[in-house]
Amino acid sequence: MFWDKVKETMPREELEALQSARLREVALRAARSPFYKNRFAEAGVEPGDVRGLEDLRRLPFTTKQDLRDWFPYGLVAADMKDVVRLHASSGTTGKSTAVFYSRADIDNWADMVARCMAMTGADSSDVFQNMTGYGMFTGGLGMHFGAERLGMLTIPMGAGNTKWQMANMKMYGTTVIHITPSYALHLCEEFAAEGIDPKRDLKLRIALVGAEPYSEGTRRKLEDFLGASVFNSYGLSEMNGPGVAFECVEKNGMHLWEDHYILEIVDPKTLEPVAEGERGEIVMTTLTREAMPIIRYRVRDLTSVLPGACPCGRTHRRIDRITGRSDDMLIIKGVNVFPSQIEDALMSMSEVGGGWQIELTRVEGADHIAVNVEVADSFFRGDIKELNRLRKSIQGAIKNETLVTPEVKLVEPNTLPRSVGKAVRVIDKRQI
Ligand code: DLL
Repeated sequence: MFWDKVKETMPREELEALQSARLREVALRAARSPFYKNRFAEAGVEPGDVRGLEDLRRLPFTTKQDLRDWFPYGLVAADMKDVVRLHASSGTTGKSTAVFYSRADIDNWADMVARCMAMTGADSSDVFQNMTGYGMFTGGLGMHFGAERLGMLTIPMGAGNTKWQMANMKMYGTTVIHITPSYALHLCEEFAAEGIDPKRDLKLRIALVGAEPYSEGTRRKLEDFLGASVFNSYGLSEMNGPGVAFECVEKNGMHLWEDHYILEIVDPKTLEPVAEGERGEIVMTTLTREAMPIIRYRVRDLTSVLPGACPCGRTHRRIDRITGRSDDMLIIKGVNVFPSQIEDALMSMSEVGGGWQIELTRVEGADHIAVNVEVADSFFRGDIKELNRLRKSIQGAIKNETLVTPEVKLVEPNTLPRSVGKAVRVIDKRQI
């Protein structure tokens, strides 16, 4: 289903012409902020000289460090009387950064989120339960306004309080949820523990799942248990929040809204564009943001652009599942390992439960990796032989995936710390 068919199916040439026109405006607008005034001068860029997309690569990159260095108001390009909201990133990789919105920014954002939701088949007859944190995190209010824009009955639950979440789903006949993958896995365990079979007892049909990386295995696990269709949702605070890219019913990558953002994929080392379809780091430029335009932002998430047209008819390019960040890559005994590879290995095994955590230490000068893995409730009988077999097969699966042999520690179901927002999957004690 389309929310805005004209924009969503705009022919590529028109879309690129629109991007060019908007880039000209955004360069001028950005130059009103102290940060870009300074950055453009340093880079010898005259914003009035930007003619369109052909000049994009003459513009300097922006990094998270820039946002930190110019915190809080250095990138604000609007009159403060026109700025109506701020959000702050969850700061998973360090100190938090702030993002500012004008009225029009909030309006555009709600529109993009409504597009995303409509794309999954959700509509105004749905009951939507928002199970991510409200407040500074963009997942709460961002999805909330989009859901209301679409016309869904919106239940602003926030994250946590799992028993109450479950009760609400039953009482109000929730059909669509928004949730992080780690909390969704936890929710499934709680359902199982309470003897609730979502397929039998709930009306759930769509789960919008994002804000952190997860694998196809996790998607399958959630779909099987919840009996709902799971859609991947991608976004980041610096680019508004959720609603940047989303899966349509084809589930063949996430359409990124190119009338609002310019997407580049670059080699993280050379910062040159990668060849078509190759994996690299996402770089994004906001095209419509008034309060805080950001130019060529090095997002650090790694993905590729998927080739070919999507059968859904949308012309906005699709990005693949995020496989990691150029800065969450772990180097273990010299081998590059992404936590998502370990998740892939674990989620391919039905004996594995919802919780897992990587612990890195240094033993006698050498890296040591331990993976703590919860055994699935259905498998856990406490039989030592059975557990030893499982430990070995997990070890083998991780080695196959990463080339590193970890120590595997099995723990009882539901014993690792749970998060209702983003899970902490890696504890790196090597620097300490
Ligand atoms: O997580 C915005 C969001 C809220 C997206 C709700 C989707 C749903 P931040 O807290 O700024 O914003 O974190 C952004 O989270 O750069 C990625 O590394 C990661 N991330 C977000 N969505 C996905 C996803 C929100 N679907 C950072 N797959 C991003 C993988 C994701 N990683």
